[in-house]
Amino acid sequence: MGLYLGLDSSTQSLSAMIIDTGSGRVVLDESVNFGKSLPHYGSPSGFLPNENPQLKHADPLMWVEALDLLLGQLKARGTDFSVVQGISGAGQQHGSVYLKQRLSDIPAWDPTSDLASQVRPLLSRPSSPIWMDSSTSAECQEIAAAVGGDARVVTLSGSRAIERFTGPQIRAFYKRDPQAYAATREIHLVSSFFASVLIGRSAGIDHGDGAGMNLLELATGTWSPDLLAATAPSLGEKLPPAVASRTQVGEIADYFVSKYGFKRGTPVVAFTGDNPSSLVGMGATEPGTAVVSMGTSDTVFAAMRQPHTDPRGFGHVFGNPAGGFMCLICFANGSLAREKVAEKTGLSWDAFARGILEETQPGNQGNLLLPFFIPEMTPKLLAPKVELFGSERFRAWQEPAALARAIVEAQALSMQRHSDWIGEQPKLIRVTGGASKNRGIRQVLADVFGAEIRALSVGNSSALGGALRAAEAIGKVPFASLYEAFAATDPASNVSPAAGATACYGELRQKFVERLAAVGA
Ligand code: XUL
Repeated sequence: MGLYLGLDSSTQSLSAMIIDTGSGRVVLDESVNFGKSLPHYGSPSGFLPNENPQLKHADPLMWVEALDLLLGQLKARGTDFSVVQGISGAGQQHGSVYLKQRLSDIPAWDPTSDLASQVRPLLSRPSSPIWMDSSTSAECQEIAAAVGGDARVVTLSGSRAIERFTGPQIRAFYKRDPQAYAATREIHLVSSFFASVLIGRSAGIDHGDGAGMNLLELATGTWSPDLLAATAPSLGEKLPPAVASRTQVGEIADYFVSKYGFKRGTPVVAFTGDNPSSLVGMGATEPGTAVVSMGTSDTVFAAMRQPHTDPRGFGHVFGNPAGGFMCLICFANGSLAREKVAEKTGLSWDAFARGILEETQPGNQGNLLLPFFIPEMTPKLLAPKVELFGSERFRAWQEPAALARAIVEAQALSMQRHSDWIGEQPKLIRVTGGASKNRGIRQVLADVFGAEIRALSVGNSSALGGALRAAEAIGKVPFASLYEAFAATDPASNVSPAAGATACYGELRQKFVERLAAVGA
């Protein structure tokens, strides 16, 4: 029994959650928003603006400054970190950090200074490509060609070569700036970078997040010599080891002991990707429960016993932090697309839900929206594509309620279409992420999928997953009993498909698929 800390560095914020396995309660749940709290990084949505919509980078110093800021705020409010018995966490997937020195070779962090000033001189690349980047199509083709084609990349790594995945991103860096690449001694994922900062040494990359790189051999859990060679020279020397997700990677650095009051020797467990972490936080590490996560990206994921890949090439297989595998499909046009519609129609989130629930009907009287406000990975669209079909007023953006329904219906139809390779249609879906709190959005998911929708009492499933993984690996509390206490569903949030609603989608689904085909998706 004890207290465990989970951290989650997502696209737009850093969160900390502390759970008490004795009382079965979450005792702390706090976040800092990068855009709001660290405006000097010029990244209102967590990434650096760029006129090329395919290029999406973030400043890694923003992430470490957020860590100092959040821990400092919590300490100032009286949080006693000395009672924390283990730490783990998660990061947005695929993003990478490039360092001139291995973190194991640097002197200990100096507690009289801050982290950002100490990390700045270590960077061999000032910005980090993140998961929203879609600029590496040429590199994907080169990697696939070098190892013998798309099918071989899928067999080795669980996914086709994908633009946002770290291998193609590393190759693009090597091609565009070979000197800076040569000067790079260590490349981390956001997750392993955070764990490394916490322990002041190089932490391994776990199998959950490592599988999102097009570099890890799924079958062995080790870096694939063929994929390494196809990606960039000497890459194997620059990567930390690939480790099982429950590996204890080290102990908290003295910096955090003297500055924030952690107990010396507090163990840190390998960090993982935000989606694998959410699989744990949603209590879904056993096959049978599908999860829809609606955050900056929308994702659909589920545990799998045996790896099984997507014939259309959009889905991925990652390591399941609890053992085995998970499948995942990611949609870039998640909350940013919903926010664009709310902004253009002037609807508050309450009005957005009312528009869906009270003012419109399933099927939206045939009004349909292609919802790609930014480049999309599922289906692949390298340029934004927003098209409206339906009544004249709808097409002129003059029907706020129908537009609210249209964006959510299009997103749900796309999720359903692109997750059909996983197997049977889910009858029960667990939802998480900010947008899943909106009853209108939950109702559309229920109606489109014809599934019961359940949300958990605890929000922020990725930070929760970090705390649960620390409790399991360090405190030896089995996942099953952790799920009983922390992954319980909140009955007030249950939504069932409305009578006859699912049948309304036959025609709209057909129209949606045709519209996708018409834009080459
Ligand atoms: C998953 C993906 C996104 C990020 C968002 O493949 O790219 O869900 O993990 O943080």
